[in-house]
Amino acid sequence: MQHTNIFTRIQVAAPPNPSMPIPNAEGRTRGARLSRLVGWFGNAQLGPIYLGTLGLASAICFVIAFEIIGLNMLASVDWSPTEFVRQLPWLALEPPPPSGGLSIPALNQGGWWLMAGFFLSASILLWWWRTFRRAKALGMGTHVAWGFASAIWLYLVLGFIRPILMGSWGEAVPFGIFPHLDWTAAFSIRYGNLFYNPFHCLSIVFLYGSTLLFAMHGATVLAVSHLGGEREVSQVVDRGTAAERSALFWRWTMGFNATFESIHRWAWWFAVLCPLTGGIGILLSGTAVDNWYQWAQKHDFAPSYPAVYQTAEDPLISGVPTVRAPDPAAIAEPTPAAPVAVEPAPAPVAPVEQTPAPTEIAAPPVAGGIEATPEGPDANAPDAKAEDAKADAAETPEGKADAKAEDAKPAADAKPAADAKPAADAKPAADAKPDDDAKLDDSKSEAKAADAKEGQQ
Ligand code: 07D
Ligand code: 07D
Repeated sequence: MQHTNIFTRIQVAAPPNPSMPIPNAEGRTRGARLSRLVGWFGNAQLGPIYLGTLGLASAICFVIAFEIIGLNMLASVDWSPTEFVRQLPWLALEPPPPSGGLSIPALNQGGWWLMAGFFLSASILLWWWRTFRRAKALGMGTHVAWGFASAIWLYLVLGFIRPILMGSWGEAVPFGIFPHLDWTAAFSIRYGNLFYNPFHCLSIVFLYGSTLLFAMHGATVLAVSHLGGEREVSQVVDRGTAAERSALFWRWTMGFNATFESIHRWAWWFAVLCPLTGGIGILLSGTAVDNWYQWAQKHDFAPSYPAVYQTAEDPLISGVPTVRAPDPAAIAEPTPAAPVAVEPAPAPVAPVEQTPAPTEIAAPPVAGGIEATPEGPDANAPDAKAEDAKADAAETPEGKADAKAEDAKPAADAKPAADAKPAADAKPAADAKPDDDAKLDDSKSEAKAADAKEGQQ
């Protein structure tokens, strides 16, 4: 009976504890009972429950949002309950198409999404207010509320603040289990690989750091629980047993120990900084930085490959399709070689994935081991990618928004796989866009503008 911790099977049964009296707690239920199942994981007592006005309002808003999402998903499988259950992870309530900007869309054109988002946000914000007020009512600090606020910040950036800055609800996350993962993957690809976003890095640091700190702290307290380590009051009167022993352990093994107060401050900051930095990273994507990989190249922490293969000029611009021959000297010194006229390309515009090489180059193998491949210019050559990405950056605002529509919402076509490949290669993925060729049409001069734009970042 002495050591009632998670490793014992003993559950102490006593009359439910009503705990301290709380002022202004009209909404509090009186009843409480014990649950053996719940007791295996934590305190066995269930109740008394306090919902209050804010809690009730929040719950109602949550149910409305949940209903809107659920019924839309059900409608999408023709109201078939079995299909609903079977396909649930893949079902989605999608935001409006990007063409609508920030206008209020028709219900079946994203209007339901907007409404669900409104009620979910209301629910979350009301629940935040409740955590704040309940803490005050108990005479506590408001640390929990501010921790929660940090998560809400990321949530609002993803679904509200960033879409407004980008000028379209279509930028927001869909509701749905796998569809929101597709969105996440597509977002990374659209912005040139999120791994090169330093705020994504920071967010990961704090995510991993939180798990590490949580593990260290949990393990430490459990390790001294046979000395009463988890019973904080005993520490005050019984020095040198649990707390000080565990602190000494960390001084021996790590050379440093947090205090029993500061470890919780460390944990709080790590947890809070994870979504806080994450939200900054998402907010900067598309608003300040269009391609994190190129941004990283500019700041010298992603490699810039030498221009081995020169780019193909679009036959629609020049009339005569030309391909510049590969030039081994370009590896050392990337000077453009003279264009070589070749046979006309078969089709002027085609999606990148299916584009046959525009030309076959009859250039002979050259010394230095760099050969013209029969496939023509390598679509994976870094300079080709850079060109594509620039062309993309040079798009008009509307064109850009539409391009994003393609990328940011793979759930609609449920085809993220093709997009996902470039990310795996850790290369800028802007070339995965099907309409790139079309964009190249008028991008020659605009590419310079894009360069200038990059320079401002
Ligand atoms: C364990 C506390 C309990 C909470 C749980 C979640 C719902 C959603 C709604 C079916 C740790 C309850 C879930 C109420 C049901 C419908 C329409 C918290 C614990 C059990 N995600 N995400 C999940 C949300 C984003 C990403 C799972 C919400 C971003 C990845 C769950 C949001 C990005 C993976 C879920 C949100 C992103 C997940 C488990 C809001 C970038 C996974 C979550 C409101 C941050 C994992 C199938 C969990 C998974 C997963 C919910 C936002 C990425 C469905 C509510 C847009 C990569 N996310 N997520 O345990 O298994 O959290 O997905 O912002 O691999 Mg997500
Ligand atoms: C989602 C805050 C909102 C939640 C709230 C709660 C309810 C009620 C109801 C229980 C989680 C709502 C509550 C609705 C529930 C009941 C009944 C917090 C949320 C308010 N990433 N990534 C992150 C890693 C890649 C991408 C953060 C790792 C790829 C995008 C995190 C890897 C690509 C975004 C992180 C990896 C990609 C992120 C999230 C590895 C995909 C974001 C932090 C090892 C191909 C988000 C800056 C967090 C972000 C984010 C980790 C890889 C995309 C640290 C470890 C390269 C688009 N990623 N990621 O706290 O902030 O989330 O980015 O590969 O938006 Mg990532």
